[in-house]
Amino acid sequence: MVNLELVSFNVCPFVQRSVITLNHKGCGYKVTFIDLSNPPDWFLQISPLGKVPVLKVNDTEVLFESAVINEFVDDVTPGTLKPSDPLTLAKNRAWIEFGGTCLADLYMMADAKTENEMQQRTDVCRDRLQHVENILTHTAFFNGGDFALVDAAYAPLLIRLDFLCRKIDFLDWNGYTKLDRWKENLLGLESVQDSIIEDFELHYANKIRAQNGYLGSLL
Ligand SMILES: N[C@@H](CCC(=O)N[C@@H](CS)C(=O)NCC(=O)O)C(=O)O
Repeated sequence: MVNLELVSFNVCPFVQRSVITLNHKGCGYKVTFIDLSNPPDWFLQISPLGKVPVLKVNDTEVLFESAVINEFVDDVTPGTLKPSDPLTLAKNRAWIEFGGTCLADLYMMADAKTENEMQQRTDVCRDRLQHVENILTHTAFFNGGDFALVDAAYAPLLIRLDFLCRKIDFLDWNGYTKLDRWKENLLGLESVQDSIIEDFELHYANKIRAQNGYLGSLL
């Protein structure tokens, strides 16, 4: 039995991808929270980019990059969250990467200092999400009826979009109906709900406000 410890930061969406995967696979794991604004030395020694998530395996080995961590977790636990068809798997990996770019877009939106700048970055984000809307079909999850790693990768983004859309004029879900349904399907899963930290919206809003951008002034 493999011993897993996830090094985490409370509102990091990449960490949340791994938490969802770990929850979904039902394997036991320990979480260690760090303060990213004042990271401890032991963390900087094991995380080559100084980023979370990091997964400590059997107290000796270290993995970084959420997509890699999630594939490893999937590989060492019963069942699979990866499609068996190589082309579908490759496409899933590409869209997981794309989802990371969308998360970076949200960060950049929050970092914009003026209304105009934020508007431009919001447009970039909307365009990016349009690509996701276009690739989705009318199934419950990305590949069909079965939850996969690609679903775990997008849930943190969709949770943040859900929050932001209730606060600001961002996305008209009527133009993103497949994305909206996917969001609702994902939010209905226990593995996703259990990945949401207590007072998430408060912490997320505080994180955005700490960026001192225009978006923070609207929350
Ligand atoms: N590509 C990485 C991104 C991880 C990432 O950007 N984590 C952020 C927190 S959400 C971080 O640790 N930032 C600290 C830094 O950049 O110094 C992954 O998928 O794991």
